[in-house]
Amino acid sequence: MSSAALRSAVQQSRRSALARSARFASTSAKAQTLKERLAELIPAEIENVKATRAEHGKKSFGPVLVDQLYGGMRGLPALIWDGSVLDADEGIRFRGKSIPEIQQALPKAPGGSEPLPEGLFWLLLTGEIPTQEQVTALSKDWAARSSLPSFVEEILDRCPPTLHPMSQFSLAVTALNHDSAFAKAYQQGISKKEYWQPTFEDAMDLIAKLPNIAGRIYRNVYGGGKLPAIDADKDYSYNLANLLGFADKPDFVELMRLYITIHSDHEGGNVSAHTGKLVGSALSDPFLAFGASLNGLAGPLHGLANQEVLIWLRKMQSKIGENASDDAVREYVWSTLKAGQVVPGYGHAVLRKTDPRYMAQREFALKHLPENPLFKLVNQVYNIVPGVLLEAGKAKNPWPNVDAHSGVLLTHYGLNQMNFYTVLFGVSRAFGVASQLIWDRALGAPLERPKSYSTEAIKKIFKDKTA
Ligand code: CMX
Repeated sequence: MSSAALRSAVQQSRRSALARSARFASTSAKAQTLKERLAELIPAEIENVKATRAEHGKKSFGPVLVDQLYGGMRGLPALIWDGSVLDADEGIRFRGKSIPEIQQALPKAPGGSEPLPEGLFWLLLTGEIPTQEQVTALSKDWAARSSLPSFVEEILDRCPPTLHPMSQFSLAVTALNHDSAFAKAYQQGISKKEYWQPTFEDAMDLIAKLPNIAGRIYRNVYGGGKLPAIDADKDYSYNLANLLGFADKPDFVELMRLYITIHSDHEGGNVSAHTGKLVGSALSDPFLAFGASLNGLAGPLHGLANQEVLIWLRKMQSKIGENASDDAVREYVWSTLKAGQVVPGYGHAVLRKTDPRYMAQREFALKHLPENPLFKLVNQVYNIVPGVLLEAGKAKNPWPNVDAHSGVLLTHYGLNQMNFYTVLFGVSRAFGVASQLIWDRALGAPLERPKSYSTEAIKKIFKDKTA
């Protein structure tokens, strides 16, 4: 479409908007409330959008299809991120390596068999597998940076325990911007070429401080006494487990190493990764950018799904009992769909096969907790839900995603406060978002500013084309 056609469409759209607002003005005489008036307008606009998509959805609009404007930008090639790439069938690869490959290649803790997230961060940033000495140095560096400013501790201590842990997490991360090296350097007039350096320092501080934030939230909300100090001779995951009060369970510490590694990054387009990149593109520092990521991760269609899965499983157990038959489980799944709800932990915007992150957690469960009744229920659900979703015929991917499994593993070790689960996802996601922010500043990634259009403009453009 030519730029002249676009301009004329936009002008027409403005004229239509004015005409619409005139109509709004005339209806306001009826003393309707704003909400009542809106409720009247919504059904017609839903039909308008449906009709526009039916008529023009498959038509090219500049470089994209009209449907992609309405459809959450699914599949739209729009971002660059080298750290990880998601294949619809094969799942995630971190710098070209699959999950089993990184489990094999990355350095482990002494006596451990799961990869250290320190190594994953090195890999995301450099594309290289670090040595044991390099990951140990990273653990020590993070331990040295781990303390929180006292005002951030106070913010957390003042949060009511009823405030969701993800909101507390986001508040604390945002407040860390007080000491941002990037914000300070920018105020002092740093050259663009140097942006990546203070961004790197902020990213390292951000990751380093997350165990103290997560541990403090956990103990404030659920009890568990005073936070222990970070041990500079231990790895990041051990320290996180220790701050949560679970370091006496070596398998839980191993689970944290696996958990952080596989949840760290999932290419650039998911809500948390993309939000971090978008906000960072305004040169907001890494604390502000990652705080925004966390707010996206806290949505039930994204990271909060790990909490929702456990809640759903527990509700199912209370309705149909433990050790229920396949038929009873199937009926419960159908009742969820018929109530207009999603089955949490199933489906994905990109994946079209079982998520390899689900499989990695399943392998862990088979090794460490094969007899756990909740694990058995998760397996039973895995055998039933895809068939139901296929029969229902809406979901493009009927297979489980990462969130279908993680809560069961945490619960097994006694971390059964479901609304804390997404905080652990958030700690992990910092590794991916932080590495992306560093590279974006190094490569001079520009301000993100896609263009939005009105439905009127779309209709006008294609009317003009056929006229
Ligand atoms: N249960 C019921 N319906 C589902 C479904 C599920 N698990 N997955 C998709 N659908 C529905 C969608 O709601 C949509 O319905 P409408 O046409 O009425 O809007 C339809 O199937 C088509 O959706 P889709 O193209 O297959 O999936 P999307 O890309 O729109 O959404 C996702 C992807 C993950 C949001 C969706 O599958 C979902 O809601 N799953 C459950 C929540 C969940 O597990 N989220 C975690 C994802 C992983 C993560 O980010 O952590």
